Amino acid sequence: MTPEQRTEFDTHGVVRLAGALAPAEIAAVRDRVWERAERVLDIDRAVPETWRRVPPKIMRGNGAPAGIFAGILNHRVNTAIDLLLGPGTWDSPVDPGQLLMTPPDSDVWNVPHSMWHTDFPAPAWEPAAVPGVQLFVLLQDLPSRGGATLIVGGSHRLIQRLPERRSPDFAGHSAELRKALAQQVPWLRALWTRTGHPQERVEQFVETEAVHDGVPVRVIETSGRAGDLYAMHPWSIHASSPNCGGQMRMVATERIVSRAAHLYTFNRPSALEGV
Ligand SMILES: O=C(O)CCC(=O)C(=O)O
Repeated sequence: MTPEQRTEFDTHGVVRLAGALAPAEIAAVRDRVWERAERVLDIDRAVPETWRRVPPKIMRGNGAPAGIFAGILNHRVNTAIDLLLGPGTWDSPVDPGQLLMTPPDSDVWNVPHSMWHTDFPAPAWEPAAVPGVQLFVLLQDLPSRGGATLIVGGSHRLIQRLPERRSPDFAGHSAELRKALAQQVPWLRALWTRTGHPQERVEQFVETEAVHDGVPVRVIETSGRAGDLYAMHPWSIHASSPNCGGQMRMVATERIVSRAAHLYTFNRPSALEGV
């Protein structure tokens, strides 16, 4: 990861590392996923009419090939995580990777108004600027409007500076963060309101960068080429999007939390009480 890419991560809460996995590496993972999906779900890779959503859980358990996504944590990806979190501060997952595999499902692409969330809380007592990272590895080419996860660039910074996080007991779960942000950020309030023609919403939220309180905000599509990696700050607001492409959206995601992070009430260290 270059210094410019690190700055991009800090500024927007997400950075793309193009070609983090080589074409042959990613093709091997993709083939194993398809083989398993075809066997379990009676779908045919060559016949799009048979495609449907592939539940992530079928890649685990009985009959699933062991370590199907192990290859996504190659040297380059591990190095990127080290640069974001610090070497020796995180544990490599034993069985990495959760599948996001969804077929074309819409003719009209729109920026969703609902389902925006964070996967991790941002509690008052967590002082780290980067307590973890969520990875999205593109298992196959993912064109714009092809169902990529959408990320509100800059949202991690708006969350970090929420006044609510100064109340020592603020647990900062996704719904609480959304409520606080909606009260304070008109741009997010508009994003989360079901208004506007799809094209207007694309222009307003994807194609135009707004600035709130000095923080640039914009909806970022995690589209790209097979083998690209997106590294996302765990406090980035994100959502799924319609797949208007002709391909399955195939992505493996993994969430890494720094060993030093204390994101939940149950693991809140007493030393950080009142911070
Ligand atoms: O693109 C999607 O389906 C949403 C993914 C998501 O919300 C997540 O992995 O946390």
